[in-house]
Amino acid sequence: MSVVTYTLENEIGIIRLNNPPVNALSLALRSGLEEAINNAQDDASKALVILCEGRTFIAGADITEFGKPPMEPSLPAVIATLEQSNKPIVAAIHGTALGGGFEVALGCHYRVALSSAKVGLPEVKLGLLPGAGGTQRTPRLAGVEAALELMTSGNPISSQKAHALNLIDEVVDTDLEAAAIAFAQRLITDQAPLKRIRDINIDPASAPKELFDGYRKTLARRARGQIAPQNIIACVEAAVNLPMDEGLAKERQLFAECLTSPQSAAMRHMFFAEREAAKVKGLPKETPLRPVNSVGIIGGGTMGGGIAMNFANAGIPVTLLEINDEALQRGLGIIEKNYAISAKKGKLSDAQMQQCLSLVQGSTDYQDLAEVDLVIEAVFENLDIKKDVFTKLDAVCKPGAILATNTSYQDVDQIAAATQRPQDVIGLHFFSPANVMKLLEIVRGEKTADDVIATAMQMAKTIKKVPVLARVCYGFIGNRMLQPYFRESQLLLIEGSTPEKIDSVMENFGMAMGPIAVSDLAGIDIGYKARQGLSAEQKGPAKTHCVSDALVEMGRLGQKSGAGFYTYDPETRARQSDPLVMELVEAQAKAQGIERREISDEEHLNRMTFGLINEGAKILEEGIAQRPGDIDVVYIYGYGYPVSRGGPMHYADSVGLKKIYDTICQYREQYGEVFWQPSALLKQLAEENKTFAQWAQENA
Ligand code: T1G
Repeated sequence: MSVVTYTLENEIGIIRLNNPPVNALSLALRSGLEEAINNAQDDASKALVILCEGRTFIAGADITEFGKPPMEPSLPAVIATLEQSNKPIVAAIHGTALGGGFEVALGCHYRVALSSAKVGLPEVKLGLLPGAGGTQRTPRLAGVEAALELMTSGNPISSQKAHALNLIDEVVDTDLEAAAIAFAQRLITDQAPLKRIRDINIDPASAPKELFDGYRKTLARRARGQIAPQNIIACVEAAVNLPMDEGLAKERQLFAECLTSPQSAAMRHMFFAEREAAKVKGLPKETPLRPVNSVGIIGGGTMGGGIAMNFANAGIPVTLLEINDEALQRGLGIIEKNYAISAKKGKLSDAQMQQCLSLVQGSTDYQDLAEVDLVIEAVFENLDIKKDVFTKLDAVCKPGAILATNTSYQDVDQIAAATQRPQDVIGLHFFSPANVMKLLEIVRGEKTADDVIATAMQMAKTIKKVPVLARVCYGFIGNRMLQPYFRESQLLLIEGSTPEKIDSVMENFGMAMGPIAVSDLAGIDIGYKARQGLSAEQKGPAKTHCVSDALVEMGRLGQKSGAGFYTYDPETRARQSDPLVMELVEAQAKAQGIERREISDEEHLNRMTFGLINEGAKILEEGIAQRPGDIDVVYIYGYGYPVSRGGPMHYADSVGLKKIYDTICQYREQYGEVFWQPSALLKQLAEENKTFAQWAQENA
């Protein structure tokens, strides 16, 4: 199958590209496109049209080629050939013209798009910038501010919006090919000029210094520590101040800086890891899916309400079940309030909100769940209560219904054992707020059927979640790894640190929020309650929780009570230090016989991050997670881990597993093997001088 074909139809040369699945700009496609343009310069055609087969126009450079030696023709060279053509070229856009794909379209002289099409420059999400002229051509057509927004957000825009920005010349609803050919025909008839974007100059008055400085400041906060956004700003400034070819040279220089950065390697890793995570090892591709056309949610609390919204947003009717009408009305009220907030923020229209709300019905009768395809239990995090719910579901739900639990810790196998149909039981662990957080941990029980797993993975995509498959263990993947991470934060605190120091080390690393602040956000009383009734041994050494316990017993539960490790402004909820906390920490240290000491930033960082990584390695070796990249996806989409680090396992590879293993062995000597028992897999890979990525390839 040829990647590029050329046909001459009357006076129009038609260039068709066909490189499934997304017409990425592979070497073959670049070479074929350049050859077709060059050949058409001297034939009978008077105008050219570039069309793509399949579901989309070119979706960008071939990301799999990055990191390999560059191969000619480069994309900038191909685009220069397009732009220098002696006859007009029309790009016919459908699907998503992204990155290098949209840059190809900008190298053409005109662009025609389907109304359903989108265009965008998402390179920043890969730690890159548009490196084939996008930073120079977009501001020349759309203006500096629109170009900055398009490239620094990386979000696609509709063809209508692109048309309003002069990025698209014509938007059509019907036959794109016919419309593009007709457009080209009119160019010939009208003897239209070759509209080369490079010939447009930008009025410097449209790009005041304050505009660029404002973007720099905003992005320094929003994309903390990221190189690409800042480089995009510099490129757009060059588009304003330099001639085209000098601007292109500046772009190429700054693109190269991004491409070779660890940040971009991390973000490209995440692009593929997210897609890999959706694939279940050993599951036949043709595994049949069960229908999910109706859903029952048990429990109308914050989680149940948020979960219900995901399905209503996807147009799937939901029955929300509560134990009595008062609880039910409260649950429905939560959903209405959340939709009203979204509508107020302009995230959906009033009509869309009403449509979603109409899909959510309430009930207090299990019988109303008899015909639903999927039930998700989101009741109190207590195993006995969950078992009772599943026994009732087993008695009521139709054969083949999928019975899911939203538990974040409980044993899915024990819940399944409360039914006669363990093969239909699965864990769907949503993250709060469930209608916002994209991560969905899908927990397969020992007896969960293949088609239930396959259906859950597909359902996740339907409700726009990022699925990661886990087997059963305490806390599955994400929450299990949190244990050592939070434990070390508490130990650092009592051994000599402060909440501010601990959080600043992790926030400077890139975490959205440090562990102490997260404890306050989630509620310090959650851990406290979980420890009640446990033996001293089960609770773990007192020094790991004595400070938290003391705060809870003082009524300082965290943000929810206005004070925890920090105090919180009742209006802004901004956190403030409280000297009382350090008095308490010092008193607890004394009571535990701990001599407080100065602890380096490096030790702070390594104890918290290596604790996380070591647990991740154990999760891998136990087969709880399928791949190290899956663990990275969990932490980036569920726990605010910086995407520019690629996730804990990718970060571990960048640090070097031998260094991590040796440091953990040193911590075992210093702090005891209760806390620091190195993973066998980590030991093995360190000794073999391998990475988690190599392990993933060997175990694909
Ligand atoms: N290169 C290589 N493979 C790609 C790819 C790409 N650009 N885009 C998608 N794939 C693969 C993907 O890995 C998956 O493979 C399959 O296609 C379907 O993708 C010079 C430097 C287009 C919106 O960032 O946003 O151009 O898992 O599952 O949900 O300035 O893919 O089936 O084996 O995502 O329908 C800029 C990235 C590149 C766009 C379709 N472009 N792609 O979404 O399918 S850098 C991008 C997407 C660049 C220039 C710069 C989405 C999509 P597999 P999918 P989808």
